[in-house]
Amino acid sequence: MKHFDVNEIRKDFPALHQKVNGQPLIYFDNAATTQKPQVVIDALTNYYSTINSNVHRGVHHLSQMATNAFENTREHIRKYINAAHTHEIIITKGATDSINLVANSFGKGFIKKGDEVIISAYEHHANIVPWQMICEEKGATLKVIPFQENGTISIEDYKSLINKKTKIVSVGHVSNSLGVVQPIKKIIEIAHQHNIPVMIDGAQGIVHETVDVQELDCDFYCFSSHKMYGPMGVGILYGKEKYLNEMPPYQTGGEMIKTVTFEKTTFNELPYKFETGTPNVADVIGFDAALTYIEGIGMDNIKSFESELMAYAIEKLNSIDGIRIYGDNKHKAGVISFNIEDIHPYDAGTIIDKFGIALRTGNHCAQPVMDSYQIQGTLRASFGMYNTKEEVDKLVEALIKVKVMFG
Ligand code: 7TS
Repeated sequence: MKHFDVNEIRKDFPALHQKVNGQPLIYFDNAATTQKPQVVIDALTNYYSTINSNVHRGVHHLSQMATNAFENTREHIRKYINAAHTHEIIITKGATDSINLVANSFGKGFIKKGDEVIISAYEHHANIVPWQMICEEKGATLKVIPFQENGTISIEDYKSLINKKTKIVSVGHVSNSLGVVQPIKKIIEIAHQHNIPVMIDGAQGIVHETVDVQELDCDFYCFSSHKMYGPMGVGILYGKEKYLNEMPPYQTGGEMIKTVTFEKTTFNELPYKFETGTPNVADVIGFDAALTYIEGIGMDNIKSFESELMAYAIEKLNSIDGIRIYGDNKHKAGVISFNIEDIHPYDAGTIIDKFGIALRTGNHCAQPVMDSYQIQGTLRASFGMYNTKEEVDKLVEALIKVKVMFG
């Protein structure tokens, strides 16, 4: 196993070494976006300083260099998630874009009036609204697997929703508002017993554990670069070839076509059929650097470090009188959502910010989760590979001060 040293890792992230409100920054908003290591920042600068050029369309040197770097990233992503084929990796703008692609394209191709789509009640809005829209358009019904008090779905509830009308299941790997790791392998297995494809929204999953899409046997898996220490504006959609081939194009224009006449257009092969227009080349190449960085640290190291940090943080937070953590579950990754007494999370978050601590407050784009606990929102601390127990201690101190202030 490679050596994991959080102090060494922290040196790689320039944004961590600044003061906010006169205090050293404690960045606990990693579920929203992670900070970037210097190698990623350098990759962006290098790209724009050297090979900046449009891809897939020039014989000239720079265009070929940019195309190679872009396509090497696609292959890197394939390896990273162990997809069977490079053309099963579609580059998008983010997890939201990836889900919209599947909801619209799969929906257009395969969802008809009277059909059903299954999602869960713990989803981020990005995995609710696109399905709701396509169901409305097609006259299909959206079915929602409820979650239990501890934040996981019950497999029995899930099974009871599946029937002959179910066309697709789309669920999150890890809930962004509760941090609960969901039983996705079981969810996929059960759907496949009925020949139903499954999409996994992995935006909060793949950053905390190794994902092998062939082992999971998911039909689609999506995520965002910016939550994995990479640049913003880049997302990934993995899809099994057999579905992507049958699905109609999502957006149309340049790049995704083979031939165009005014009578008829024929479409490019995978993955380009789903990649319209000039892609975000620089940030894709930056994502390549982020993956290399993660591999250099080792996902097993990151996972065990983060698990220990999570356990420590849960124990420490629980020691504060009047705190309530939502989604009390031993299968958690990266995220702790909580409230203290009846202090409004926004008020608490504003005070916490004065201590240089970045938490997220609100409903975390998961309003149904808040509704089911009958709360307006929570405070959310979310962790990355560079957070420390000392930072958790500072958060606990700050929360105790908030309690005193509002007490
Ligand atoms: N799915 C999940 C589970 C997410 O957590 C998010 C973003 C998305 C999809 C959308 O990702 P995007 O990169 O396309 O925006 N989640 C959060 C969050 O928890 N706080 O800010 C953004």
